[in-house]
Amino acid sequence: MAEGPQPKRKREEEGEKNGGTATQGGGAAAAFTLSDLRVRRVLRESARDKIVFLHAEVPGSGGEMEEIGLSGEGTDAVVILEKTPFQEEKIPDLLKKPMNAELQMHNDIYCTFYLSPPPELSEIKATVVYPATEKHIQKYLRQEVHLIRETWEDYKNITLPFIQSQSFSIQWVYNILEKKAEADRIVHENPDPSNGFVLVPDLKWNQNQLDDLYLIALVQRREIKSLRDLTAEHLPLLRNVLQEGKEAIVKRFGVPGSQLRIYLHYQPSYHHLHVHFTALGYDAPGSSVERAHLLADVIDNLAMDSTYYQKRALTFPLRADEPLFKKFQEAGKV
Ligand code: M7G
Repeated sequence: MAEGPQPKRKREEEGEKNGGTATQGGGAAAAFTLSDLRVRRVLRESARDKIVFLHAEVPGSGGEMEEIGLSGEGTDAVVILEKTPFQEEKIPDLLKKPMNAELQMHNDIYCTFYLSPPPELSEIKATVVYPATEKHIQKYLRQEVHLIRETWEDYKNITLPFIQSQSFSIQWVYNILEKKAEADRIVHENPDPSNGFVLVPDLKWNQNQLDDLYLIALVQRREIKSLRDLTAEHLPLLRNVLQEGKEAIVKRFGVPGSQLRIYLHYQPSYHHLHVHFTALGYDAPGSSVERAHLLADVIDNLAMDSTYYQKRALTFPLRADEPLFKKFQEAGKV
């Protein structure tokens, strides 16, 4: 029988015990505590999603970070605070155990209360990127967005040289593939160097409930940057990801393949091929038509034409302040 949502991950539990201290994966020895973080500004917030993105800093830690060679810069941090979804089994407690329940209004059959539940029922998930680069900060800053229609020529002349000149570190991916980080979170692994991959819960999912299930498959091969590099040669790999990924998720979480949205992003933020697995009922960020390409469709397209993604134009959104947007502007393509 399928197991339910997994318990909170070990490192989170350790973090709770030691007052929110985090150590970096991959062997580097940088540590910070949440209380070290100083908020500098709000980058973006969403009342609907109950999430806020903050630019923060850890005062006086810049030199130490450079010495141990982490992929970020200086003392900047990005902190994402998000109210976690309800866990069904805890809902009765919410009504029974509020520290106080304040009646705000009552009109006929309608009334509103504000509850202040005890800490175990009012969790907030905090994701910290530290040390963060300017690119991380820009990624979360609210910006005007434009759609780009990129031809294969545009990819070769504008996007590819830009990607090659950029250094958005994918060290975290290598840490997972080499079991230097998140090894205890691996849900499935196919170790084949050409056609294998590792499936882990995405950073965005706390694994406490299935409503926002989100896993990510990272391929073992390191040279595939994105959809644009895929040809029929990669079909065995992509079919493995689709088939084994679905099997592993139904076995571990009880969610069938027919209730999963399995897709690639174009453009991705990280140029190491990976596939997103999200619950169909979850409106995951980046799952809209301008960014998501269903893996099953990608497989069919490549099976029909090996060079499909080296021929067709692809559309994707870019924020107005992104350097790649400026490159398209300079080339008169926007
Ligand atoms: P993407 O399409 O390259 O970019 O997806 P996006 O972040 O703009 O969607 C990368 C995916 O990897 C995202 O869903 C991230 O939440 C996830 N991710 C990023 N990092 C740094 C980590 C990490 O350290 N661990 C895990 N498990 N997932 C991550």
